[in-house]
Amino acid sequence: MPQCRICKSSYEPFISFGQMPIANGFIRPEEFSKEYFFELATGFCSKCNMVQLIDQPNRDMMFHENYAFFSSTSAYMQQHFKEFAELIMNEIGQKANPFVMEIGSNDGIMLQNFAKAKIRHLGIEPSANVAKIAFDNGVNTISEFFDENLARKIMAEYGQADAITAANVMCHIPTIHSVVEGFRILLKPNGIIMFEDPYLGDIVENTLYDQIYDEHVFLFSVASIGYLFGEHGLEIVDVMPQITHGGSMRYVIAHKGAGKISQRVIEQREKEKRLGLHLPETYVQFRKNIENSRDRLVELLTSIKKQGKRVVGYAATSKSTTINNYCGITAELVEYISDTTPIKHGKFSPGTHIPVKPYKDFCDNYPDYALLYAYNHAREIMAKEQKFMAAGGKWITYVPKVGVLG
Ligand code: DWN
Ligand code: SAH
Repeated sequence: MPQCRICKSSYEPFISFGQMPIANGFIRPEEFSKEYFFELATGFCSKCNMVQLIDQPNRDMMFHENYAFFSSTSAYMQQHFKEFAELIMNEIGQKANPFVMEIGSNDGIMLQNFAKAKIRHLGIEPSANVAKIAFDNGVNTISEFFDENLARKIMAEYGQADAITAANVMCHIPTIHSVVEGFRILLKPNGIIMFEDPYLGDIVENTLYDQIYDEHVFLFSVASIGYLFGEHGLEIVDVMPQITHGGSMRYVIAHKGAGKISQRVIEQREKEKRLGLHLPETYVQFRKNIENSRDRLVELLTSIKKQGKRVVGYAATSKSTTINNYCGITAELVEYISDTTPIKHGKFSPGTHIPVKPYKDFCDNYPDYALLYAYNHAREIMAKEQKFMAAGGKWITYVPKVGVLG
């Protein structure tokens, strides 16, 4: 039986999605024969409540100089991170010459706000191509993996931080104890940590199983984050639910005893109990919901195909790799995937090898249906696709239920 990465207890997988490729491993035909696969399986540890992958590929296979995800591709996310940065600026506003550090800073979507405001900052981003964009835009960035050792080096060079922030990266790091220990070392006695990640409560409630892929080694809850940070003398002082990525949670964390614990933390913990996030049977039901969602989606796509209609995928997200491979969706069912990221164009989707084409192809020749892989950006996408819908175009979705919209 595998050992929990957080509390070292044994736990069992509750689902296997079968063989999976690297979620952001968009690939050329000459590379098909050597494509890497691993078994994507997930388990729940009933001692510390962490939901986690049994196996995860080596980090260098996922995060490197050709990383395919650029945070700034969504206008909505730019606004989201501007507001997040403003919240942090309010917190540290009174301090003299404050210092803010972010891990997983990508192309600088968040830290550019601190750079513009001339606030001392540092981004840690191992994927060299996205780190370079940030650096070239005046965001102070180093291209390394964050851990306790790096924390000590940063401490020697910059001193302790007033605020440490992270978004959609904590859940990517299997050696998370080292990261949290690094935070403890770097955080001033009255400093704050603010980070956010996809939220287990939303994932279970809405069957967002595509949040499970190689990069996401953990699915966090208030209970599991409380346990993890508690091991390092840190505690959650506030939680703030977010609508991003289909439902996320922002955690505000301080040294134990340094801050007042908000009523929201207590209420969210109670809500998690009501949802049964601490019970193994919840994950048995989650698995059944996932299987049902997969079967409905395959049925729907197959029946649309039989009617001779054209279906194009909308946005070659990381999440779509789980959907395509678990549901067996190939170019038979989805003609191609439209995406706005140049590095993905001319390549094929990981595992099931659907061509990825520029967004212009979609606009030039609308299909009958668009399969909305980026449902988390639905509002932004619907707003810009009025013409597609006016031309009779419909959306296929699978969140929270499989169906057709429009
Ligand atoms: O956790 C992670 C989150 C923050 O971002 C990473 N592990 C990887 C990534 O996940 P994702 O790829 O599922 O992210 P998104 O933001 O749901 O999808 C981004 C993709 O969607 C990009 O390839 C761009 C594309 N896109 C598009 O083609 N048209 C996005 C929008 C908003 C659009 O209008
Ligand atoms: N924060 C951005 C990017 C999220 S994608 C956003 O929310 O849009 C996850 C990012 O974390 C990638 O850019 C990846 O290179 C980075 N990452 C992965 N492991 C890391 C580590 N150990 N330390 C710092 N960053 C890491």
